[in-house]
This record gives sequence, C-alpha cells and structure tokens, in this order.
Amino acid sequence: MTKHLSDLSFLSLLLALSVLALIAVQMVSSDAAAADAATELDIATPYARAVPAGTPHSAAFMSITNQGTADRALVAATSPVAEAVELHTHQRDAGIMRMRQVERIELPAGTTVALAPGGLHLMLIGLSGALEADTTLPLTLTLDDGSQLELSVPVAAPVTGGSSPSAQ
Ligand SMILES: [Cu+2]
Repeated sequence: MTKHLSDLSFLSLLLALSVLALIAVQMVSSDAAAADAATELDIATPYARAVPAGTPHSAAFMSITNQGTADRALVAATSPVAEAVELHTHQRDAGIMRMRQVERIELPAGTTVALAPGGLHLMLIGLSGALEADTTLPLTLTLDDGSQLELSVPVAAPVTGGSSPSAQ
C-alpha cells in the first residue's frame, strides 16, 4: 500500500514536471520569435520634437527598414512620458492637411518606411513635462507579431529654417 501510494505521487510529480517543462519550452520559443522579429527592423535617424513644459503633445519621427523576409506592421507604441502614443498620418481633407490616427503602419519586407513631418508620425499625447532638446525619450514599439522594440529617441529642437525661436 505504501509503495503503491509513493508510486502514485512519483507519477504525479513526473506529470507536474513535464507540464512545467512544456510551459518553459513555450516561453523560450516565443521569446526567441519576438527577438527575431524586432531585430529585423533597422531604425534610422529617430528624433522627437522638443516642446516646452505645458505643451500637451509632440511627435516622434524615424525611418524604419524591414530587413526581414516577412511583412511586418507597427501596431502600437508607448512611452513613460506620454499618456498615449498614437500612430498618425496626414491626409488632405478639402485642401487642408489634417492628422489622422491609423490602426497600423505597414512595414513590407525589404522596404524602408519614413515617419516624417507632414506624413506618418508617432503622436505623443499627454506629455508629463517638457521634452528638452539633447535629452532622450524612451519609446517602445509593438509589432503585429507581439514583439517589441525598445528605443531611446533623441529629442531635437524643431528645424525652422530661420533663427527666430518664435518661427515654429
Ligand atoms: Cu499627429
């Protein structure tokens, strides 16, 4: 009887261990897949527009090259200094360019997508304070496969083409 019981508990222990092992394998493989997708993206010239304290919004720009063989899409972004980060584009509406939120920014395999003023951008909404030039902004990008990319985005003063600080 004692032996029978201990056999049973040994069996349940084995069972529990194999379940744990399965879970561990799944966690490792999803981590590996996530790392692959994120490292296929090359981010060039990222910057966020500097704004003084009290300005609720700003925007971040960059060029994203998908060096992989699978089409990807940017589906979300977050930053600890903004209440929300929305994916935006500009659209002509009755002759006026207006910003419009989009669900995703497509990143086809082998192409470079430019997020630039007047076009696609990441809208930083509800800033907790000023974005000072020559600092960096933590930004996390989420791809359609669930993988994430952590960026440190330089904050830069807007290029105005003139020397007047009011010409923004
Ligand atoms: Cu916008």
